Parts: sequence; structure tokens; C-alpha cells
Amino acid sequence: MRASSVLCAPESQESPERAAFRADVIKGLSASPKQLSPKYFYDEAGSRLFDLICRLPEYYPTRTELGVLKAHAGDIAALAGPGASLVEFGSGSSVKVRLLLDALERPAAYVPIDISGPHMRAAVTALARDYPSVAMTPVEGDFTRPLELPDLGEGGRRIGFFPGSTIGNFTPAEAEAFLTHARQSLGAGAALVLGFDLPKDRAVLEAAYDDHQGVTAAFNLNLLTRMNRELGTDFDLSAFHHRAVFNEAESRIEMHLESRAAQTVRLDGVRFTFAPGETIHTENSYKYAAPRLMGMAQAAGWRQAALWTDPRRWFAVAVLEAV
Ligand code: AVJ
Repeated sequence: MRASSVLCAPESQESPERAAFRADVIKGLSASPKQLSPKYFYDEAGSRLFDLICRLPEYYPTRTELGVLKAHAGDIAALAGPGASLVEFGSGSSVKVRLLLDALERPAAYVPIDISGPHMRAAVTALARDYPSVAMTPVEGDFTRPLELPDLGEGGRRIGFFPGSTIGNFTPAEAEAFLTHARQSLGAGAALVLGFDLPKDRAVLEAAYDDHQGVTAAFNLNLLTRMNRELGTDFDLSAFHHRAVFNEAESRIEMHLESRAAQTVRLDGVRFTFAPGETIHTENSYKYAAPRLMGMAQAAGWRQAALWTDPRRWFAVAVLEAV
């Protein structure tokens, strides 16, 4: 073997996903302030930890949204009409999808759009058993960009579904671009059921992202474990600390990994130095007041058909219709 191929061996055997992760980490750790994308939280361990987060007493969004969806599933079905196709951006909790499929009148198809094929196919296989009359047509792709949806035939309406306040992970500009692309992908006559978390008391927000049992801390720190395993970094997990703070001016919860001391981390022979207290910014979770998000939706070609919230006004579900 030539020396160059020996040197290149680890990289050349790397999957495109792994190479993209490596490139993103190098870029993120070189930036100032240091940052990483929250999309990398969801390896196997991270997905398991996220399921645990959804059941935490402090993490109100999942159960609050489910309550709103349950209370208004009949209204959504009435807006959708018979023979509708449910197009989910991402393939998340099948509990929410089942709730809608149960409420809809003779739903024609379920179309999840996800970059992770295996996860989506497993979810679809389980759903197909319970909904034999619903066509399952998963689309492997990046839903943050405009994409071609499968031909769903004539008749029913296309109903987009973007629950969980996942829209909060985008910057406001990205969120508006998503709404524009979703409008284009879903087409004329479509609707979009959008779940989003509302601004609220700082203490409630910070507890939801820094729970007593430390599950969210483990979820955040798992990013370091993942980089050590997949990229060969040498992060010392005990030298970093989970932080969640509500940035009121930006109306977003920020999650950070804070260095407890001055230290150096190596990746591919490159050294990244951390000052004591320096952080890696790992996630933004924007909290939009309803009028602000509805203004963004309007600019993206949608009109508000319905807007529901829970009695505490902590979480909202909007139904938008294409203009
Ligand atoms: C999946 C992006 C909606 O922002 O609340 C939960 C992710 N991060 N706890 C959120 C998350 C920490 C979650 N989203």
C-alpha cells in the first residue's frame, strides 16, 4: 500500500453521512462562538434519550400538544375532508399520526418525509399493519428544501403535518423559508397543521430544558460521546457541563455545553482549545408568539384557518390553508 492510501484510509472508508458530520464538526468547532447543529443529537442513544425527555414532568410540549390535537382532531378532520393525504415533515411520534389517521374520514395516504430512511421505514411498517387501507408512500429527502411529492391521485386534500415545535429549531428566516417550501411542495388547496411552543415564564422554560433527573443534560452530552465514537475526538465528558438558558431578546431557549476548565480537544490531529466557561452552542428552540408566526406563515403563502391552544396557553396548533 502506498503511504498516501494509508493516510487516507479512515476517510476513504467513511460513509457520506459520516464525512458530512466530520466536516460540520470541524467547521462548528472552528467558529466563534463554537456551535454544532442539533440534528446530530439523534443517533440511537440520542433518540432514546429524546423519547425519555418527552415523558419528563418538566417537559410539557409533547403532552400539551397531544392534548390540543386530541381536543381538535374532529375539527382537523372536518377541515381536511374525506380521502385526504397526510404529509408529515419528518417522521416523529407515531402517536400523533395515529391520532390524526383515526380522526380523518377515509384517509387515502400517509407520506412521511425524512432524511433518515431506516427510521422512517420502520415507522411506516408498523403503521401499515394497523392502517391497511391507507397507502404508505415515504419520501426520503430533506424537507427543508422544496421537493416533489408522489402523485397522490385526484380527490382528497393534501394535509401537511409539522408537529412538536420542530419549527423552533430553525432561525426565523429558515422557518419562513420552510413554510414557503412546504407551501410549494404541498400545492394548491393544501393545508398545514403546525404545532409550536409559545413564549412563557423563564422558569418553566429553563426547567423543561434542564430537568431534575438530568435526562436533557445526558441528551446534550451524548453529542460528545457520539463525536468520540464516530469521529475519534477525545472529549472528556466530565469536563463539560449542560446549560440551558432562555435568551429573551431572541425568544429562544439555548442549549450549550460549557467547558469547566481550560482544555484542548483533538480531531484529526487538529487541536481545538476551550477557555474556562467557553461553550459549544448546540441548540436553539425558538418560542414564537402566535401573531408573529402567523405573520411569517402569511408571508409564505398561507392563511390561518384555525388556531388552538391549551388552557395555560403554553403550546399552539395552527391549521393553515394555502392562499
Ligand atoms: C425536537 C426540537 C422540538 O426544542 O423542544 C428537547 C428538542 N431539546 N429538549 C425542543 C429538545 C431539548 C425539541 N425539538
